[in-house]
Amino acid sequence: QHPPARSAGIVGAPFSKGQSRGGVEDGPERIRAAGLQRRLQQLGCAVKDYGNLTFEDMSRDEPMGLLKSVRAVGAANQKLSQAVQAAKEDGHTAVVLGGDHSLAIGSIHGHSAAVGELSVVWVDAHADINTPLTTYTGNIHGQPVSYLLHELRSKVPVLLNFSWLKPCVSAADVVFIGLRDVDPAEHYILKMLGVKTFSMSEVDQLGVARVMEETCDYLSARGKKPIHLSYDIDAIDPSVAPATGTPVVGGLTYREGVYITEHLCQTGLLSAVDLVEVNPLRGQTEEDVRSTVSTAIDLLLGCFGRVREGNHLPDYRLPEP
Ligand code: Z70
Ligand code: MN
Ligand code: MN
Ligand code: MN
Repeated sequence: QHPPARSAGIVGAPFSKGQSRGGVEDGPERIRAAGLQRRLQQLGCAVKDYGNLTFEDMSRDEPMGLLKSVRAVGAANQKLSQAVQAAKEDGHTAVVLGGDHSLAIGSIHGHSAAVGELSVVWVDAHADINTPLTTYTGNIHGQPVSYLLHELRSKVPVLLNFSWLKPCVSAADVVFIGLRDVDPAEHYILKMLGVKTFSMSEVDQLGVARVMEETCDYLSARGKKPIHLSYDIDAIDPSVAPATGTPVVGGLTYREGVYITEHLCQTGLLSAVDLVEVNPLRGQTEEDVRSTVSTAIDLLLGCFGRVREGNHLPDYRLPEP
């Protein structure tokens, strides 16, 4: 029996301008409406909900080259960074509800500002490591990792509203799990930096249990740093989590997806979690949305000590006849 994490500090980040599809800004409310707070409390986890951040409209936010909405993404992430830093300084495990994955820039930056060096586990169909010069979509949600890595500092140009951001993660402290849609430049970067990756091919080969064992062994060999889990719902197979902007066939099963969170929780080092790219306007039916949101909740519960063998509160007593 594992003691549940003490408390979750929930930050809603209804932001969608890191990509071009509407709807992902409704992720935080849908996840809350499905009972996240109550389900966490049933695990014995204290919950502080900081509510949703608000992001002002940028009246003039013309593309910089291919890059879309640079000013809005920069300003939103600065705000999120401060909110995550505050949640960590209040003693919580930070939970960022997205919103699109460009939010990981501010989330990881704020987490690192509060606790120092991090290990990052990035669970995603995509590597999200394009630079502003390698992207061919111009969507910043395909680029957050490049903005955060020390090693890519000289490859990322100066961007409006990003002067607050300093790279804060080392490539050797990052592990990717679930990759199956990686651009050529991203593949080059991953090989050049020697980043540890478990594509879906390695998940097939090794099984998820060995993938997680190797992930934790690899990260802990560099010291037991607080873990930042950045979970893109599109890592999960679209048959289970279809309501997302870029579904890619051949993803993690529900059970593999949940196992990742259970294993990371049991390290005792999980310090912040992003759950991003839930888009209630995608998917064909209301059942598609329900199943996606329900999976997102189960991933978050796994992060806070839910185990499938069952849970009970420490003070549980059997009723006497
Ligand atoms: C592509 C890009 C991406 C999510 C798509 C796709 C990135 N590599 N990420 N959907 N969640 O635009 O850079
Ligand atoms: Mn992503
Ligand atoms: Mn993705
Ligand atoms: Mn382990």
